[in-house]
Amino acid sequence: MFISKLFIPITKDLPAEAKIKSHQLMLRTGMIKQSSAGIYSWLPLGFKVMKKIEQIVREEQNSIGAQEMLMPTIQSSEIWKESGRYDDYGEEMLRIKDRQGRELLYGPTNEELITDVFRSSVKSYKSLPQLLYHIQWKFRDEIRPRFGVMRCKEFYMKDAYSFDLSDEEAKKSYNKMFYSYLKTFDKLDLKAIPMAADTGPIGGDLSHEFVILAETGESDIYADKNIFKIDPNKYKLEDGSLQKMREDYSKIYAATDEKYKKEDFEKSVKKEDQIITKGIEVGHIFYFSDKYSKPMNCLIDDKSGKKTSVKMGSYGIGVSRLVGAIIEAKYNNEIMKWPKTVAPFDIVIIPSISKNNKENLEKAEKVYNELKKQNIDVLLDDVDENMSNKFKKHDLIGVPYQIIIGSKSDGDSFEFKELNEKSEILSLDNIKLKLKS
Ligand code: 5CA
Repeated sequence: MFISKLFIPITKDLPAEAKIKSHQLMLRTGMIKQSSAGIYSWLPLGFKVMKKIEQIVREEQNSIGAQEMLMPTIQSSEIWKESGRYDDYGEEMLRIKDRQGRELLYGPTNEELITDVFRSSVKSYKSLPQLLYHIQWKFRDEIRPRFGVMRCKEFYMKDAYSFDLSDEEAKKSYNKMFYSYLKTFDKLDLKAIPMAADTGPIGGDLSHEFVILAETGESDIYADKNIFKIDPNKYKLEDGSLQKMREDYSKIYAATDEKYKKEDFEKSVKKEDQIITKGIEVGHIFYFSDKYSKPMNCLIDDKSGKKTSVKMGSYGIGVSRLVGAIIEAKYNNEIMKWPKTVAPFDIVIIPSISKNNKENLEKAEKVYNELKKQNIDVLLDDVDENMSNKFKKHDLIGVPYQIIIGSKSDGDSFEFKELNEKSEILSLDNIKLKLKS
């Protein structure tokens, strides 16, 4: 993509409410545009990053055997009345009526809808276990939407739901999700800590939040830094190994302010290992057994032919929130640096161009075509603008690698640079090799 053709409305004017880095940067680099309070349009650059995150989330869900589907954003009030949450959910739920006067709502979450889908077709334990998920917009009429995409009204969420015969089996599904979450955040180059959590309006008695550390987070975090020594990749997708993983994590202290107790923290964590900071919740998983299946009459035949309520859990990842959360976690010295797995482009070519000298642009186009042939997602800054402005712009956008075509490039050798690092002169072949590796 040539930057002159890309719709990337870079702006310097920031609204006063953009207080945190991710919100400021996403507006400045034209990743998002606010449409009304807490509701955003995702412009090409922001959308591209979000789609890459979504794809990593999807791959990790598929790898534990979860099946993707798609439920609508608009739901009927009937099912929420059955579960008893229609009144409980309160003003956060956006309620609407169609032309026949039927009560509808914009889904804030999907426990009721998936239970309705499930009960209409599954009748026997033989079809269990099942893990289903979708990636879909949600709406919560947050009283104080803030921090850009971190706490908004309309947001993009991956929500998964598990169905099992017994509590014991259901905990195995829970462990699988726990594992897939750690792998997902690892692939996103984030250090996420699973923390025992309260269940709030979703309900149940077993729940973990996945929190990444960032000064601008909304929750207070108290943790033992040894938790980062656990490598999620060393566990296998087998019930025994996954149970061991849960136990290993639960042995090390980590709590948000909701569960934090000063005496316990100081007793169980050495002073030098204590982390006291803020965090951003990027995922939350719940086990609530028959909280929805019982009132909604979602019954299955067990092995003896007796009807029993199916045991359920739900598992959310804030896909749109992750875009902001990654910025908060990675922004450093006025430079944005996307993890390579989600960067909007793999590399940017920055030629020095002037009215009288188009030679560098021609060279840049050749390099561009060569890299494109290798399936490298490349951005070419073909705008006639001074180099220091160009560098500032690319520090903001955060594409992880740059090829600079100016006085230092010669013949088939170019200045190659990883953002925030020193540059080196490399041949195009070596650049290709580097990018491939
Ligand atoms: N039904 C459950 C699991 S599917 C559920 O809704 N859980 S949740 O409320 O914790 O939301 C899941 C994730 O969505 C959160 O961890 C968070 O990352 C994201 N999220 C929640 N509310 C918002 C919001 N207002 N703005 C942006 N992201 C949000």
